[in-house]
Amino acid sequence: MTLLALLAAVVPAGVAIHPQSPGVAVRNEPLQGLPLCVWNDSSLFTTLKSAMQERGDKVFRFPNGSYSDIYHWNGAGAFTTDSVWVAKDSVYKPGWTGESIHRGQTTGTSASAITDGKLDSYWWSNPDHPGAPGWFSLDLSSAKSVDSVALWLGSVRPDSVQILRWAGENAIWPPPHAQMDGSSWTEVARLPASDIVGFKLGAAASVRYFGVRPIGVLANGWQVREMKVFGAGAALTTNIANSATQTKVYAASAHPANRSTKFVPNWDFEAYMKWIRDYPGAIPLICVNYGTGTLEEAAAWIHYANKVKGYGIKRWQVGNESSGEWEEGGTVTARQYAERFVKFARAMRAEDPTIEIEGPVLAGVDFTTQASGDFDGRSWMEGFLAYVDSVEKVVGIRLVDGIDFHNYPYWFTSAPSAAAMFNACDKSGAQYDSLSALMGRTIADPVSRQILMTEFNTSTVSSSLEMEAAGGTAAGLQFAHFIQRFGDRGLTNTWELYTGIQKGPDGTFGSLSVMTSPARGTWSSLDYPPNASFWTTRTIVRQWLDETGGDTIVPVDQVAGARLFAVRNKGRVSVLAFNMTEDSVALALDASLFPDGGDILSWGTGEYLWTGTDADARAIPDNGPSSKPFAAGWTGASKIPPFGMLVVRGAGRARQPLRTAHWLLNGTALTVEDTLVVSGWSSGEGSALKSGTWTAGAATGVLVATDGTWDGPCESWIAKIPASEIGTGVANLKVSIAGTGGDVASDSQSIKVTGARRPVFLIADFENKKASTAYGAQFNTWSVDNGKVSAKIVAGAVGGWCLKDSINLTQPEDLGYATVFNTSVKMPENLHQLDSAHKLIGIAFDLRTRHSSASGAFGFSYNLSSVKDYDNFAVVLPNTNGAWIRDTVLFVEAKQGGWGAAVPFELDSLATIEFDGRGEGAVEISLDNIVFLGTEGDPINVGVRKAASRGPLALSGRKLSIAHAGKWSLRLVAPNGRVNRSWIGVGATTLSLGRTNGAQWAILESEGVRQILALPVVQ
Ligand SMILES: [Ca+2]
Ligand SMILES: [Ca+2]
Ligand SMILES: [Ca+2]
Repeated sequence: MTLLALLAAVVPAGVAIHPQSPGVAVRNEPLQGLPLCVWNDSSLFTTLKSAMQERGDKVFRFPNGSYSDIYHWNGAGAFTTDSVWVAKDSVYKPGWTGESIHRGQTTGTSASAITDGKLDSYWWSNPDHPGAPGWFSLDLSSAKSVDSVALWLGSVRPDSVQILRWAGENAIWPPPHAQMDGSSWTEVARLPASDIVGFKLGAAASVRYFGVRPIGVLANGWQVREMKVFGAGAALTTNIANSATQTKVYAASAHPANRSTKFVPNWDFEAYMKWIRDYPGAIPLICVNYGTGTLEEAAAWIHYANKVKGYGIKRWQVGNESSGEWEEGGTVTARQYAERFVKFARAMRAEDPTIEIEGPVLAGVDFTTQASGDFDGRSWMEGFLAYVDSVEKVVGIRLVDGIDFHNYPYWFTSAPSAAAMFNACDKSGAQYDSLSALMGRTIADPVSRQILMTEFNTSTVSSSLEMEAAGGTAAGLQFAHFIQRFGDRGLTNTWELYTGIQKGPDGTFGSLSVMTSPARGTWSSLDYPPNASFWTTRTIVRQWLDETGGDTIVPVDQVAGARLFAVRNKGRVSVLAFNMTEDSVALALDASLFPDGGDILSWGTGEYLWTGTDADARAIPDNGPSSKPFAAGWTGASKIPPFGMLVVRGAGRARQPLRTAHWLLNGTALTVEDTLVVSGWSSGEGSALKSGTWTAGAATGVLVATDGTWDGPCESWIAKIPASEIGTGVANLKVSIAGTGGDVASDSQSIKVTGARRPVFLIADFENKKASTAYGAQFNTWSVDNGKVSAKIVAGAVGGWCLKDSINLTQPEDLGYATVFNTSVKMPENLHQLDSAHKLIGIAFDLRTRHSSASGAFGFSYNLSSVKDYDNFAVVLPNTNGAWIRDTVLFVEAKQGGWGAAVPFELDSLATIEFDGRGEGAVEISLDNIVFLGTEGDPINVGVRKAASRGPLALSGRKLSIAHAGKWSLRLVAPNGRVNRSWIGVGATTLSLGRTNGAQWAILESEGVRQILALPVVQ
């Protein structure tokens, strides 16, 4: 018996893959891309271009999101007398944004004209869908005893109006129009249309929802100025121009009349096209304005782009999430959208018959349950498909080339859960199947239509879960379901490139984007560090699939706790596996499908570890998958990391040059007391990586593969280098990766190591009991709302005195940003001398902040005399909720916001420093012991506090102390995600670190607290 046969006899049969199945061909290009949003600064798209190429992005959408429904592509044009924008089709000026004038829908930010209390404002329905004329319902928010109704109509009106009431108090959310069945509506009156339509009910009735429909000829839509409902002589509606308090109106359709918003887009169509032409292989995808635009405007865009300029843009979408009540021009019913879509499509096709037209860009994937709004028993998607199909059959031309939708499957309102996020993303698979089934029975030639998911991510709600490896894996799972279903008909855009970082309802910070904010002090070779979803989608597109094409999706059996996907390519099989649980999942594959060996790519918290939950949290390492090769005779056994991802690939990938795709430093300005953490990800497809080394000055060392062994085609690596080993001065940090065949990839970055940081010069300790510095400069205060700032000298941080500034901030209505106050002080004049004596590196201070609003924020900035546009160097400060902390801001950590002209930071131009508090509410900033930090000369003796830990977990020597009252769990985690030791306890305690066995992080978790602490380097 050969060894192989012996193994086969003792190893149970693995998961079967069915490579002989006909399968579904996959399209590698274009498969994924990103929105390039008009509200982002265009410099971002230049900065992040290499990151997009790294992820394999090829399709780029414009102008994006809800702005698609307010964006006028061409600033050259004129308004009609009805305030409809008519764009020129051969002369171009940068575009602008226009909001609806005759809005009927109450939105989160704008009031309906029907209940705004003004007779000179009116809702005007859109005339483009005569088969499904605009109508509205009015929500009294609870059932009320109604005895009369009054309606003021505009001059454009139908023959008569029908007033309906909804039976019962509750309608399924969304509001009544979004129910499948309209049988709950009953007519209460049908009256001739006149300036004022009023009537009394025979007897008072208990009603929550009224519906109002037009009857008769509607060549130009119809207009409603106002509606009121009365009971016992009192108005039951709140008619006021405030969207938060007015009686809510759901109006289906709106006239495209519009006026300029105050928003000025940061880039425009021609700048976008220039960017597209400069990006290798980029495919443009344009969304035309359905909300405040017209079919003529859409056709003019195609005329200009493809006839005048010859851009040959193929992909065009009509509107964005038009079914949504949040969308300008919406909500619209399926029939309303479809009628108007057909008009758009025919006008667009007439300009250029070669384009591909995509709709309905539906919000969500409830393809069979989200109601059409037309009370025809159909779903919204079904209503759209059925109508377009009926018109296509009559006119004999294809009108919809691609079915487009958006998918954010996971919704939560308080605390997110990884398991729930996985389940929601997993359910997308069945929903995609239901779309295929629906298309199969509703529209001709369904499989010839493309399927586009032009926005997707796990959730629209921010939290640090999205930043964690689990969030990236869940996004990857949803993406894999899409690829498996739609193969070479599929195309996606991940939402989005970069959105900054936002606080979620659970109080943690997250970013719904593939790239994230650089954390304080960090340096990334891609400028902005990749987020978890970057790595999972990149791995799927570039490493599970074959970049050179030729993949076919084939069936694969499933394993409990995991989801598996498989492709074959010229006899090679590649399996993609997602672990949906917090424990490793054992995976045994049918090894006979890998006769020539292959490799296993593994990705989890060992390769990507998000540390912290605040706005300044970060991923270290921030890497792609580790890998290991396996030879012929492999048993087929492997493990999927907790909430992680695995790719098992048969041998035979085409060789690619060895390169380091991303690497990251925790800082480029260090003191001899700091540890430099350098991590990165290198790949040389078709070969094996052999080793990694770093050098800096005379020092040198090895880079450690996070899976323990340099052996596969790609490796995640890390090194922790005490800066004292490198020594003081500027050094060139060089990382070199060696692969088979003599391949070497080297990269370098300048770092600076200084002496230990120490307080060297007192700015202010307030022991003179005055709001001034030790060198006599006064602290000044200012507030944007002209409110009075109280500046007091009160008991200090460590005894003595401190400065306490407080104010009740209000938000001025016309202010386009959060209300703010600040306290600032001039810097000493002899900075140059101070610097040469002490090598100044930053400022430290004791800080106590409070804000009565959870959304309040604090900041610190350096004001340079060289910055003329107020785009100062700033960092975010914490809300300490009344506790004193010691905080340090290094000059290198502060960044300009990016909206002004960039200037280099130079100490000589440091004019003032400023502490600010933002957001409406009671705000306090207290300061004490403000000092310059330097790295040379004698330290000064100020009564400063010790640097406060940012959480209850602290390390002193080899002792871990926990200052936490409740239950907690603590574990020591190695780079590969392995837990080396763990404890569970209650209350404050001290633990001996003991043997760490290569663990690099201690992770403390309890109710409401999660803290990750880097452990000391163990040689
Ligand atoms: Ca009005
Ligand atoms: Ca390895
Ligand atoms: Ca003091």
